[in-house]
Amino acid sequence: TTGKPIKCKAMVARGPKQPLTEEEITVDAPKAGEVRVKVIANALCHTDIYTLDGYDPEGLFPCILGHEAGCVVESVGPGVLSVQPGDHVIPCYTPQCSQTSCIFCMSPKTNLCPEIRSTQGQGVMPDGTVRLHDKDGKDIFHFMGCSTMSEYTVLAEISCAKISKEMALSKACLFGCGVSTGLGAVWNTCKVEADSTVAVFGLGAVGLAVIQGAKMAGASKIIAVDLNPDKFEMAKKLGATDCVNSSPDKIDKPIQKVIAGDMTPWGVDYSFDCTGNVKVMRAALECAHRGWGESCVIGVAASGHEIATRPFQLVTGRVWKGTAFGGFKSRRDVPQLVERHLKGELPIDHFITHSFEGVNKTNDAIHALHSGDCLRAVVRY
Ligand code: NAD
Ligand code: AHE
Ligand code: ZN
Repeated sequence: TTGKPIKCKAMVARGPKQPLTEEEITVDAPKAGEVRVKVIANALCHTDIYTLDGYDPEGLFPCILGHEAGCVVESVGPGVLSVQPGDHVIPCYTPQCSQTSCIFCMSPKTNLCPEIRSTQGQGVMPDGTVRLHDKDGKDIFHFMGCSTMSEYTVLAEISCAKISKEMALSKACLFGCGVSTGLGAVWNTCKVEADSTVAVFGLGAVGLAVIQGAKMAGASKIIAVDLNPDKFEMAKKLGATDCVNSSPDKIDKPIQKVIAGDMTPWGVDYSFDCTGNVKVMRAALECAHRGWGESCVIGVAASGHEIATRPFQLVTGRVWKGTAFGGFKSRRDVPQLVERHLKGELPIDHFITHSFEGVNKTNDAIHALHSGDCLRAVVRY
């Protein structure tokens, strides 16, 4: 361990709806239980933009965003034994402390380890201070325990999933959020069985990963819904059997009635919201099968937005649930996803539609994600 601060380039979010500013920052040495990493590649997730746009009730400025990354360990703080310099790691915004005293880590029912959740939400490391400072020495907040839009950053040890060095970090970064989340929502949160019927709302990387996971689980009908018909080609490639443009001028009744009524007699066994729009969440719940249909909220809704439906929808057997990181226990499961990719069982290259070189290209990547033809824009540092 070097123990010295590192000066490097980072993209700082100074305020809501402002472009990120390229700055030279100082990244402190890792303290006890912390790991300093060199970020090799960072992919943009819609959640970064949502926070940058000021919709996240936990959003703090100035901060360094980014939570879908591939990194190499640069140095470790006192007491860190599970990773060492040179290891390849994926930062995981849902950590896994694995302590026997953690009832969440010990339960097979959840991945939501709360060990560092409160400080993570306050934009600080577990000891309550930050490792990131601007050129005047002022504090910069961390984000989701990751802050990967920087050439170097500091993570909690329990947020580091150590992965095989065989997978390029510029691809492995995708397992840090959206792709894993979509797959896990199907496999872990809903446990979709063979021959099930599925509806997916929103065909970004998350929704397309749901389709891919559902196809792998043997779903017999996969209905893909988006307002942007350009998304349908990839949806079909990954396994969608039907695509519906849900723009009001394209359908003559609410989308839930198109799905439950026209396309299936009673609705689908499983539905997934991958939009973050609370009206879509309602439609997804209401197109679920009478008696047993389950609807999973994956999308993140803006501050102040709430979901609604007639309770009758639940009385008549529909189940409303949600997922964070697809229910994957991060440090245990992310390395396994990488292994499955390396064995050829889990192709993910199709998610990378845009690539950039240099941390300072992150604003271009944000622009790309807004363009409508982007699934994941990966920025290599
Ligand atoms: P994205 O912006 O790439 O994709 C969203 C898609 O939804 C787009 O194709 C868009 O055209 C479509 N869409 C928007 N409004 C719609 C509507 N009214 N009806 C139908 N389709 C509509 O985003 P992404 O990166 O794929 O993320 C999707 C959502 O999942 C975001 O809300 C993100 O914050 C959230 N997310 C949640 C988790 C989690 O753990 N729960 C993890 C990752 C992302
Ligand atoms: N901070 C927001 C909620 C944001 C949110 O729900 N985040 C998702 C992950 S999005 C990844 O792209 C999540 O997993 N949340 C669980 C958690 O512990 O944050 C708010 O509303 O305050
Ligand atoms: Zn994300």
